[in-house]
Amino acid sequence: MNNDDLFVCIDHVGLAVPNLDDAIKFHTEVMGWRVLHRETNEEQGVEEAMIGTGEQGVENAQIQLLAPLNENSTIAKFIAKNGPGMQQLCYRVKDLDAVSATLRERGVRLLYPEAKIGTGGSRINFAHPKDVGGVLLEIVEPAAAAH
Ligand code: V0V
Repeated sequence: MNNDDLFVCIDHVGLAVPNLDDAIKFHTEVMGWRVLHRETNEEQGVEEAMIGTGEQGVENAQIQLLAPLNENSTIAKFIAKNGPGMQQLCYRVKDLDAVSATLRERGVRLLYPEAKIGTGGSRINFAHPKDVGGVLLEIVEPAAAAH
């Protein structure tokens, strides 16, 4: 893949929060953002909300609030180790499989052999933080309707 075709934009930044309702209250009432989407992702062990100004996956970069569903959740582990805060950066892509192959060719380890299902039916994968300068990088191909 050409470098120009790799990433579309920053899709979202993910914040690990202990409690989703409390975090939504803060980010809407104090920060003034709107809740655009909310869902539970059992496989990822998270209860999450997308907040921002636009429509999910279409316009501006958004903020993803991520609360642990249980103590085995990666978010529970992250909070236990670091406290609440920025957990991930996510780049939007058009073709997750092609971008995954290119990153692998360039020596970046992806966490899953195949894409998983993310927010709003999107396809997602993650690059290991050790290969991205200490940042957990998610890549997301939005669901077809959101392109
Ligand atoms: C761990 N490390 C991180 C990190 N998590 N560095 C930066 N950002 C993070 N979020 C570092 C950590 O400090 C260690 O470095 C090393 O990586 C190993 O960490 P660990 O504490 O032993 O944790 P692990 O290895 O058990 O788990 C780390 C990974 C895990 C990244 C493998 O969190 C994971 O599988 N994440 C991907 C899935 C995920 O995050 N799901 C929740 C969001 P030292 O101490 O060795 O130097 S779900 C989502 O985003 C959805 C649904 C969506 O967007 O649609």
